Amino acid sequence: MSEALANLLNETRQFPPPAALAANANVKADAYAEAEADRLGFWERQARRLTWTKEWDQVLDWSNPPFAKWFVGGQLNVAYNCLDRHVEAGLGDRVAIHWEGEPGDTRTITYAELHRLTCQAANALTDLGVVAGDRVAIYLPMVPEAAVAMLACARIGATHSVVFGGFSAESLTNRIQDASAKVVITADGGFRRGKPSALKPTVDEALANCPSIEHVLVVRRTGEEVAWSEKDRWWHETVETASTVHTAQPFDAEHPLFILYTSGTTARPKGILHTTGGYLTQTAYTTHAVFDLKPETDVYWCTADIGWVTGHSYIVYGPLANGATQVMYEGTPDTPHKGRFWEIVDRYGVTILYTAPTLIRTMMKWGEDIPAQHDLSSLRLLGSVGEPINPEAWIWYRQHVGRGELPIVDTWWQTETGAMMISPLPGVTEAKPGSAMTPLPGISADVVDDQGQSVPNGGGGYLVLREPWPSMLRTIWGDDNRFIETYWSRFEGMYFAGDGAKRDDDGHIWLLGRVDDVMLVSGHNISTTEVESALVSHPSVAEAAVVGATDPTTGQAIVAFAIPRGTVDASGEAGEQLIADLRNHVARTLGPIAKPRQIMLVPELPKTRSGKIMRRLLRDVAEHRSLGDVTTLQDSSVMELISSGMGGGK
Ligand code: 6R9
Repeated sequence: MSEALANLLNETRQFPPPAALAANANVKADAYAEAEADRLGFWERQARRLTWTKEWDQVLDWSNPPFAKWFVGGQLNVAYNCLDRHVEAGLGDRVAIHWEGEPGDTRTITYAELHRLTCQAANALTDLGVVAGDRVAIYLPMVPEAAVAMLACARIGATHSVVFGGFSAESLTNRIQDASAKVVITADGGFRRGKPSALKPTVDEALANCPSIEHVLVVRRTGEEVAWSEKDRWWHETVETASTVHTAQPFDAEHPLFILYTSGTTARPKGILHTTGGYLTQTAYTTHAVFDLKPETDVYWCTADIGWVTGHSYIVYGPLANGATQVMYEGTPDTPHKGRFWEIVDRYGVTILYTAPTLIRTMMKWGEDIPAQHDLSSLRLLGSVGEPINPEAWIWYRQHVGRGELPIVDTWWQTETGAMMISPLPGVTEAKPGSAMTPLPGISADVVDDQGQSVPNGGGGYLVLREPWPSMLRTIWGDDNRFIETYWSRFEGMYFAGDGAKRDDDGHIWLLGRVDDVMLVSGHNISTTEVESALVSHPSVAEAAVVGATDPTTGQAIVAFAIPRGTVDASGEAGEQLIADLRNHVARTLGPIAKPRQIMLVPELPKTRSGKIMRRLLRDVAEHRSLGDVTTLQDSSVMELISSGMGGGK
């Protein structure tokens, strides 16, 4: 990318794994060589973590790229692998889910119980006429029924399409229509920010334009009044009265497991299709390897929502395939107080915590005295996913959550990749703050230039995947051409991830954000991530977002939005001074070319529901345009706050 910007590459801090963890790690350094020597053999061995009713004839059929088939001829049932086999192994009493609702109500669900519920839901869906190959939309809050609904679909071979509980009626309509879903599973509502937040009215609105929907299953969560139509059935009257006996049928390794829509930066959402055998193989393996999960003793907690791919792969399928005990939490991190997450860690003795940079930066903003008030001594491993983690946020996470000693796995992957692709191995890798480090065993990620040539160490360019991997997307639902065009056309024979990346002098990979977000300032490519990390490295800044705005002299100019840390006075003159300091700080750390033309101090940033900063909207603000589509925004009032401050910004 830019030679002028060497900041991230100057990050020299490096943290070896704790000796005890390394000695006892599930996966050791030899895994890399093993996979290198025989990639398909390696994945074949990982596939044997699962129980197959019929073994595959061929590991990979890549005769018609980019349409991959993994474990061809093999058959298995995903729900059997996540539930029945653990119960059959005598682990029925193990807790699968420690669930906590936002108001503080709790449920403890064992594997035996999760199995029972899933069997009931499978029977109920079958009674509603759902058969293998049908699509079922799931629009639920973070309640155990969300996992049950997904597993029940998997059990009967129905393809689920989970839609975030926060999405609008229109988004839901589009997704239901695109997949021609037959049933939608929803709830009266869920609890968010201390009050009930209704879901059913949104479904009712969406269904006006969804003739494919025959039935609506409604979980009662908030107990609020809901309108009722002849298509509606209560979950507790339908599922909870169904037979608890259900025999899982095996499905082909390439049977469609789920569709998950990703909106990207442009218009029409893409229905990313994942299938059965390869997906479960890689999610199960990476859970074991990257989290070093010891199912007998660990208590794992992934804070993602189930409507995000992270919830699919690392709440439902990966952990349950491994027989993990996990925490599932319904609500927001600051309800009723800002220590809620740490209280949960303490209460359940969480050992492995997987969260997002946005959450860590929010915690930085709130201040380190909040985690300090809680006993976090049960933790032994920390993970991050969703965005590049700024080095200072990484250090803060390790220091204030990880007692200054826990390993952090910064895991790069996408809805499209299905499972983790680039990440440290916690017992092996000497991690650098801000770097996802190296491709996992069996994964061939690379950084290439415009021509598709690998860049040397010290170079930057585009992140690509050179070889197919088991949990790769198989297509975009109903649109093979768009699949080819979006991912396989930029570089011959390679998957184009859409992310910029650098390779440092040791060959380690640094993710630089979406290439659509890269700024071109006076002919220099500057990544948003680098400028944001420079801002976050200033002691007064908790979080920052940077965009390129059209500029008559430089082509694009850097406009930054920064959230001051909680204790910082950012009003009036102090604010003006801070802005001047920050501009100089960026120029000093990255070079004068990266000095922002303008910095706004803001209380919040626009984010998607999965916590990613929506730079597109900030660009609209920076260029004084009216706002584009805000439907995927987590909290749309944020944009009013930011826009209204823009006039007076520096
Ligand atoms: C799992 C998930 C994918 C995009 C991806 C990249 C960004 C995710 C990251 C990361 C840097 C990491 N991303 N993890 N960037 N470091 N550890 O987030 O899937 O919602 O599809 O987003 O997220 O830009 O391309 P998805």
